[in-house]
This record gives sequence, structure tokens and C-alpha cells, in this order.
Amino acid sequence: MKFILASQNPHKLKEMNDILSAHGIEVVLEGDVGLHVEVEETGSTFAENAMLKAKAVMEASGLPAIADDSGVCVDALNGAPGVYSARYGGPELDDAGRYRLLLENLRGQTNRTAHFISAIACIFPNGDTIEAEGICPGTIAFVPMGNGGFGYDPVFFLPQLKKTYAQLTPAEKAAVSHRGKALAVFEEKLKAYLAQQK
Ligand code: ITT
Repeated sequence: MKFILASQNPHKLKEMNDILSAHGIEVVLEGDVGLHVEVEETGSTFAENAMLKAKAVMEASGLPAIADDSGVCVDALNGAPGVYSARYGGPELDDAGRYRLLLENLRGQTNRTAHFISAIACIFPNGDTIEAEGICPGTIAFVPMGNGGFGYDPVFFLPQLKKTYAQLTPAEKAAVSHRGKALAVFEEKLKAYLAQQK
């Protein structure tokens, strides 16, 4: 089964395919089927934004679409950057600029607890939907560590592994991450949905 990923983010595509390809699911970027759908992420929750993205791409392509909306919520910042994680600090910042700003905003702060959330939404051309969510608790490191992954990975620290997301292999990250957990739930729900269709 093939899904169009409503995203411009190739890292998300790779993480999704690493997990879902073992189950006969292929995910391709919207750009791979000649689409570039601009979606305003106006939702107040990750789940709402994920469904907005998936629905727009399903409507534009007529094909099953899937989206991930994700972000990091920091307790000492009252949950920020949260749903604004991609836009934290404004459009001129890149990934490194955003995590440096986060470190700056936490300077002197001893409470570093945070969690990552991934909301996955999928919608079929007949309007049927499947939603899943995954959460990974952690802390915000004092300095960036590691070169793997993307986004805030170098500063998202997992106390139980004593490593940041960026210091994990892709398989290690998938085993504990917000997206890995959300995709595991999604996969189970998709299997149940497909079995019902038979
Ligand atoms: P699309 O909306 O096109 O899918 P995006 O990167 O803008 O791509 P979001 O709107 O969901 O995605 O924003 C997610 C933000 O959280 C973005 O800044 C990411 O870098 C960051 N993020 C999400 N998952 C992450 C992960 O596994 N590791 C590090 N940062 C992550």
C-alpha cells in the first residue's frame, strides 16, 4: 500500500519508511508525485495540524495521504515551542539556529524536562481516517551533542540512554522516539482497518 507523505521534510520520510517498509507500506514525498501543497498549520494541536496536512494532500492527489506533525514541548517554557517548533525564532533560523535559541532561552534554568510529540494522521480518498500519537519524555541538554538525525535532535537528551537523539543510530532512535511510537500505533490501527475492508 502506498501513501503520499504530506511533508517537505525528507528526514520524516526516511524515518517513516525505515519503520513501515517492513510491513509492505511505501511512503513517498508529495514532491515525488509532482505535488507541492502549501498548508497553513492553523490547528492548536499536533493532531489537528497533521490532519490538515494529510487532507490537503489527499484532496490534491486523490490518493491515500499521511502526515506527521511534531514538536518539542519544554516544561520550563510552559510547553513552548510545541506546535510552533518548526517556526521557533522566525523563518530565518535553520535547525541549528532553532536549537541554539532554545538553549539560550533555557540559560540558567535547571528544570530541563521536555517531551517530543508526534501526531500521525492518514486519510483515504473515501474519507476514512486513522490517527495515532507518540510521546517521548526527555530533557534539554546544556550543549548540543551528536551529528545524527535532524531538527532539535542534538539537544534532546534521553536520561535512560545518556545520549541525545542525535547520538543514536536510526534504529535506536526509532525504538524510543515519539515518531517510532506513533508509527507503531499507526501500523496496528492500519492493520485492523485493512482487515475490516476484506
Ligand atoms: P512538514 O510540516 O513539511 O512535515 P516540518 O519539519 O515543518 O515538516 P512540523 O511542522 O511537524 O514539520 O514541525 C516539526 C518541528 O519539530 C521541526 O522544527 C522539526 O525539526 C522538529 N522535529 C520533529 N521531529 C523531530 C525529531 O524527530 N527530531 C528533532 N526535531 C524534530
